[in-house]
Amino acid sequence: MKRKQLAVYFIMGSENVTEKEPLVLLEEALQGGITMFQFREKGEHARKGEAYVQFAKACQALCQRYDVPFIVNDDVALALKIGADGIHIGQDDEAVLDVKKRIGSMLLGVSTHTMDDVAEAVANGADYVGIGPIFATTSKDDAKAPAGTDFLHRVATAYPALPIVAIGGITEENADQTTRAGADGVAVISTICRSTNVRETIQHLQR
Ligand code: TZP
Ligand code: MG
Repeated sequence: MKRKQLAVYFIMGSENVTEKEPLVLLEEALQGGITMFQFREKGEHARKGEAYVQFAKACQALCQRYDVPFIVNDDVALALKIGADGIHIGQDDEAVLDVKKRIGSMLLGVSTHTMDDVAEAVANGADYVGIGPIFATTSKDDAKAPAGTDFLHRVATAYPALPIVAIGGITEENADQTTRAGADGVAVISTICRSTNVRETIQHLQR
């Protein structure tokens, strides 16, 4: 993968969007220049069954129209079923190596919290790693304590060729701290979901 594909990585599920239709917001974000999209349909009110699959396919079709990679969070079966561009897993999901074997050439992203996690992800074929939460976040129920940019900087220094995306509590104001620490880009939920000017927000995140 190209590192610049991680520049502005938008993550969304229907629970994250309150003011408009999720598909309307996704199209605005695609028009605004997001470089990657992750389908993360989680939580109490998440769509289930056929509605879940149809929603995923609708998001995928939009991403395809704008030539932006469509990544599925956690659900390897869904990613394979609909032919996603990639899958993103965390440390509580299926083992990295097992996922890698199942998905073949699909992109593989892994959330990591320790140097051991990073080493394992790299050894087992991760295309990029996610590092966070960098700052405090309210978008993930089981999020760990904010780690700041120190760990991010250590990973970027130890693995100069590894594409890295920073995640968790990233805003238009603090995004540059993460890129200065060595991230190739930022992954955000609320900064885009709650924006009143999605295009401008994405431009600010991109800088
Ligand atoms: N993983 C670590 S923090 C987080 C995820 C999915 C939530 C990021 O959401 P926000 O609103 O950008 O802080
Ligand atoms: Mg997960």
